[in-house]
Amino acid sequence: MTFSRLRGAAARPAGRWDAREAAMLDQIDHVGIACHDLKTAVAFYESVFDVTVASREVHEDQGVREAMLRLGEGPGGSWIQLLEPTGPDTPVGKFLARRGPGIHHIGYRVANITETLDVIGARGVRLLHQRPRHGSMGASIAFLHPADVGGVLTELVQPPDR
Ligand code: CMX
Ligand code: CO
Repeated sequence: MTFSRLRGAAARPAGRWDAREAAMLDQIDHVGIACHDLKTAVAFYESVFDVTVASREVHEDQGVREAMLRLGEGPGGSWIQLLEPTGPDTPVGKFLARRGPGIHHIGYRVANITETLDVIGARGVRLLHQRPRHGSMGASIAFLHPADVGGVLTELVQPPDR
């Protein structure tokens, strides 16, 4: 299955460029930021950027405690995902030990994560998750290997309302 068939891009009126229909990735859903201490990181973002926490969750399977800070309103909004590891032998724990605090991954919103994974996998990018998992705030998520994406750990996110 080609991607244009997935999104119906072939049905676009000739000559009209609609990036939302044409691209596989709808928009940046969130930026994941690794920190040693979630409480301190949240206090920093709240006091410096006037953002507020919309959701706090623990995902034992991903080894993280997280706080989601909302940017913008409505369906076009995005998130800062502050991530504290639940232990040293977790993706974020190992990242902190290696590189210290900072940007850990980018999450891109997609319309259909299962089909998007199939297409990206067929294009030779290693999928860290073959099938979607439960992510933040009810989303379905899956990760692509950073070594196959120019050093960027990449997360696909399908929001729960899609
Ligand atoms: N960004 C870019 N490169 C990364 C990386 C990251 N976040 N994390 C690790 N790497 C690189 C390392 O630099 C290293 O590269 P080199 O071999 O060139 O030195 C390589 O990956 C292996 O590093 P590692 O510390 O041995 O880490 P692992 O192989 O054990 O795991 C990864 C790396 C990406 C497979 C693992 O972190 C993973 O599966 N991540 C996906 C899940 C995840 O990150 N969950 C937390 C967030 C949850 C959420 O957003 O909801
Ligand atoms: Co994320």
